[in-house]
Order: sequence, then structure tokens, then C-alpha cells
Amino acid sequence: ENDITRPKGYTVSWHSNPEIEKHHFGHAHPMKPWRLTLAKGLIMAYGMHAAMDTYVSRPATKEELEDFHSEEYLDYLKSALVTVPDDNEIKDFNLGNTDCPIFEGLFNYCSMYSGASIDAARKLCNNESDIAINWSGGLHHAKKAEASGFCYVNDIVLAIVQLLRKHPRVLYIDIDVHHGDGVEEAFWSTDRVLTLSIHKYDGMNFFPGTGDLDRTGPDSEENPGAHHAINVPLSDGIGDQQYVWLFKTIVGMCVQRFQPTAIVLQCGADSLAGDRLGRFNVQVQGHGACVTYCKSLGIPLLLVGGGGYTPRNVARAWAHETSIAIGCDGKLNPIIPQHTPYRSHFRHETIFPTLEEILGDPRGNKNTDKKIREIVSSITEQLRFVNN
Ligand code: V1P
Ligand code: CA
Ligand code: ZN
Repeated sequence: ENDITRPKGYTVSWHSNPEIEKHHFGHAHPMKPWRLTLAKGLIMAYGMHAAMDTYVSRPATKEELEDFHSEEYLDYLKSALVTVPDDNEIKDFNLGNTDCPIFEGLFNYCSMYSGASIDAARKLCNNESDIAINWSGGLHHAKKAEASGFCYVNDIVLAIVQLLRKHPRVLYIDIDVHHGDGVEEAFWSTDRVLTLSIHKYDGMNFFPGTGDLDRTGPDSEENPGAHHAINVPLSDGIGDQQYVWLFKTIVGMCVQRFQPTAIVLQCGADSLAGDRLGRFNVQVQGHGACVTYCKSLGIPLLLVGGGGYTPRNVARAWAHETSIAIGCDGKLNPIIPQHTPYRSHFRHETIFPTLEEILGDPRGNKNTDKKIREIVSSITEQLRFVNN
């Protein structure tokens, strides 16, 4: 039987809007906003919403979006039609291509997921939440005046800008299988945000092609941002043991050195085994262990989504991570209640014993322990230059 009660002594807020899930990137496109419907279905089927403050988020205002994006870009994004755009506009804003199509309601979709991240950040600033969650956010590739890799508006940057109003230092951690280039670039020249991305790296053979170990910030020591970008490039097939050890070791060192007053964790679920675009072998348990570790630090925490292209696995991971946030992980009924309408989405699966177990052929692990230790040594050296 379910035993979900409101956690005593701390508050978790969940920010979402059902409007977001209704948008479609197009049939062949891997980004499926309805994975959020699946995640919400699991979260609610377990009754986890009863343990959180739930908010229906509102769209971000033009002024809020302009905290990062250029007015010309936003104007174009707002007026963009589902027709083939002018060549100059494609070139200027990287919009209307296979990765970043212009679809019905695009601007509404962008302002909605961004509004949720901004609201979540404000709850943390006002001490009204200890952990704030927006699974529809985490769109880490968007630039000031450019869409990239399924991301049009960078809700993470907008949320961090809000956090910086109250918080002197923000640690950004990105466990999406892709490099968090847009967030890294936005805070490239400041020492108030330490960005850490763990990702697959194989030069131009894997999107977005950046994020090698030696990409540590601006080259000039005069620039306050020097050494404040941390990149963990990995190869195919990393599993829970190496991944979680690496995560705890590096995040632990970052927290000790940088002393963040707030943490933003991008929980991109394309780092899970069996992901349609990903290459890793991380299980829901290992992915969730990253959330558990961040929660254990006792620092205000913003959880956002991100990538994740095998929708049922995404839903399981984010439902599991919601259970970690509210502190009921391990106490969940392993069988999805029979009566939930959402169960129909899962019925074709041959194995479905627990929320934590996911499907997908294991990939061969190309990451040696030696390489993992070398990464840690290199980042240990880098962090000597980081002082709070
Ligand atoms: O590799 C590319 C293209 C090729 N170049 C022109 C760029 N794009 C990738 C984009 C991946 C975006 C990941 C976003 C996130 O980090 C955050 C939400 O998860 C790409 C891939 C791929 N396998 O890397 N696009 C597509 N696949 C794609 C496939 C079918 C239809 C549309 C896009
Ligand atoms: Ca990443
Ligand atoms: Zn990704």
C-alpha cells in the first residue's frame, strides 16, 4: 500500500502546465513533449503530488525572456509561422530545420516551460521551497539569439539569473548525455556560476561537438570566468558504478571548493540505457543516485528535465527522482496501480517489475577506470584555481 506523506521540515514544489505536453515537434522528431504526460501519470498514480506544493505555471513574460535572449530573436520566435521561412532568418536564428522545427504554438511552448523554471527558481529564492521541480525545462542548448538541439529558449539560464538575485554562487550540474553548451556559454565570463556537464564526447561525431576536458573557461586569467567551466567527456556505455562514483567525487569537490548557495541539476534522461539518441548504460537507480546526492548536500535545489528520447524510461526516471525529492523512494508500491489510465501506455512491455527497472540493450563500456581517474585528477587540478 502507498505510504506517501508530506515530508516534515522541508518543502518540495512541482511546477508544470498541461498545455506544454500538447505541443508536437513533428512525427519523426525524437523530442516528444507527451513524455511529460507519462511522467505526470506515474507521479500522480503513486500519489506523490500529495507530498508537494503543486503549481500550474504561467508563461514567462517578454521582459523575463529578455533577461537572456535578444529582442530580435524573441520577436522572430513569436511571429514564426509553420511555413518555410526566409533564408536569412534560418541562418540568423537556426530556426525551421530538422532539429529545431517551427511548429504550431512554438512560442507558447517556449514561454510555458520557461515560466515554470522561473517560478521554480523564485520559490527557492523566497525560501518557500527547498527543492523545486520543473520536468518540462532543462533545455540547455539554446543561445542568446539562436535555437539549437531541440532548444529554443534557455529556461536554465533564465532560472539561474533569478537565483543570482539572491544567491552569490550557483552550481549548475548537467547529467544529460549531451554537453550543456548554452548554459556554459551564458555564464562563461562570471565566477558566480560554476558549470559542470557530464556527457558523451566524440568531437564532431556527437552533438553538439563541444565539451572536451580542457574546455575550462576563458583563457585569460584576468577574466573572472577562468576555470569556472567543468567538462567531463565520456565514451559509450558507462554504467552506474563508474557514473555515480564520478558524479559524487566531482560534485563533492566542486561543492567543497566553490561553496555554492544554490544548485541547479539538469536531469536529462537521455543518459539512461536504451535511450534513442543516447549512448550510456546508466540505470534509473544510478541516475537517481545523482539526485539523492545533491539533495543530501542540504543546499536549495532546482531540478529540471532535459533530453530523454525513450519516453517510458524518461517517465520512470523522473517519477523516481520526484520520489527521491519528497523522500519516499524505496517506499513505493512496485506495481503501478491497476486503475490508472496511464497504465495503458506501459502495457506492451514484457518486463515491468519496478519503477526503477528499464529496458534497453546494454552497450559495451568503452570507459576504462584509468580514464575515469585521469578525469578526476585533471578536475582536481582545475579546482585549485576556484576560490569562493
Ligand atoms: O546531430 C544533430 C544535427 C546534425 N547537425 C546539422 C546538427 N542533431 C542532433 C541534436 C541532438 C539534440 C539533443 C538535445 C538535448 O541535449 C536537450 C533537449 O537532449 C540530433 C540527433 C542525434 N542523434 O544526435 N537530431 C536528431 N538526432 C534528429 C533525428 C530525427 C529528427 C530530428 C532530429
Ligand atoms: Ca551533460
Ligand atoms: Zn541530451
